[in-house]
Amino acid sequence: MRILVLGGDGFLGWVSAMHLAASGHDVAVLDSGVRRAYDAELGTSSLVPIGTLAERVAVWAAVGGRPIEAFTGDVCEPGLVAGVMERFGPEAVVHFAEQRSAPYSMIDRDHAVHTQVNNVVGTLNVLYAIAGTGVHLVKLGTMGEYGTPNVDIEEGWLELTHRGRRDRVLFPKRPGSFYHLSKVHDSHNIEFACRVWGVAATDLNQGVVYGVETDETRADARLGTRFDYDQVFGTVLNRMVVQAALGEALTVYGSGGQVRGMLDVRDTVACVRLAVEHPAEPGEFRVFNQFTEQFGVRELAERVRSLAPAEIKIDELDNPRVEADRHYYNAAHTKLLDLGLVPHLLDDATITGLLRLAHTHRDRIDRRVIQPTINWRRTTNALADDESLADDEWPADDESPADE
Ligand code: NAD
Ligand code: USQ
Repeated sequence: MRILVLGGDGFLGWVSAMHLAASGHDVAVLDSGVRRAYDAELGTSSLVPIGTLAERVAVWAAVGGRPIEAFTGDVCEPGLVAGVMERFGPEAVVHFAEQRSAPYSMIDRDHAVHTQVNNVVGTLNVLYAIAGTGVHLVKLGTMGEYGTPNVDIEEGWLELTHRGRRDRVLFPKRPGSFYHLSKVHDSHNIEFACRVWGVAATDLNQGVVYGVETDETRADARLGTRFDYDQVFGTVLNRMVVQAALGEALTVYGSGGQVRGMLDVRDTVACVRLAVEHPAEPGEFRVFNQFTEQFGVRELAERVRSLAPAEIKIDELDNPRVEADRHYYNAAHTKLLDLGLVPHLLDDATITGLLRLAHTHRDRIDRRVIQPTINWRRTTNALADDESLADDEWPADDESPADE
């Protein structure tokens, strides 16, 4: 198949593009590079060094991968996606190209507005570009759209009986940040496009992803994908292994009773491929809950602590987010398994591998970007903690923090 991957320079877009190409598909990627601009804004960078998109595409071809074509552009620009689709002629579009950090969206008004405009307008442009073309849209949503309701979570749709009448409705949503809300708005817009234009769409409500290694990244170190550990873009397990590699306390927010669906990055790329290779029907808005296991945050911290090379503490910080940290959680996730997903469950070897990765790159870790300073209760947040050390109190760039 011919597949256009939007957001192909990002953490998941890049590994998915390589995996689709390795599976025999013709792949093109499109990215604006805005994720790299967020790094410049926040003073952060990937733990694992990553090349430019052009370099990675060239290395991929050099190691014998099926060539990946790269386009640069912003999906929010009117006509851009339609133009790239006209040139490349995809049968499926996989849409990863969004601002994906919940803390980033909660910094202040400007960051909330940027997140929702970037995500909602971008997705509307994608919908206008594919309407009437028969192209299947595979869109990355999030498990966080549902929040943590006190009832079982279904895969997108709920069969409802109300006052003696039955209907099938979208599962109620109660998201926990302006970022997660942007995904809810996208889902509604996509379902509407399916209903009125007959678009075929799959919304992948993905849980928190961990890990960076796939079969394809192993081919050459220069094919690596980004690994974020900072307070804004780092996700929980990735952050904890970096903290453990530094010998620092693990940052559990609140009591750590929050439960989240999670998956290995190797399963992300497999799920995306399965969704593309088994398209939705015209007019169908299909939702898959894309995670393989659920974990409590404290439980994850205990596992990391038990495998860390040195004794480390677990800190229960005042939760900077507004979220339940003791709640019921039971979400259906059978549709991808039915399509053939064979999950990589979180075993000790995976955590140990991540700890080793963090140790290998410890000289690249910036301790200043780890502690959370973005508080959901405030409408304006400073990015640096006022109580953090002044610049001149930190080791110089050429001194390794881990060697102190
Ligand atoms: P990422 O930030 O690493 O990658 C997103 C890419 O999209 C970046 O390269 C960025 O430059 C690009 N992009 C953003 N806005 C764009 C625009 N307007 N035009 C063109 N390119 C644009 O994020 P990721 O972790 O790879 O996540 C990819 C998708 O998966 C996101 O939609 C995210 O919400 C979703 N998701 C991620 C996770 C996770 O744990 N990482 C979990 C669930 C869902
Ligand atoms: N958490 C901690 N300590 C930390 C970091 C996080 O306790 O140091 C807690 C958070 O409070 C939260 C949970 O861990 O309860 C998950 O947080 P996260 O930062 O790992 O994930 P989240 O903000 O939900 O966002 C990530 C991705 C996002 C994706 C989402 C999937 O950044 O793109 O949509 O995971 S889901 O969580 O299913 O919505």
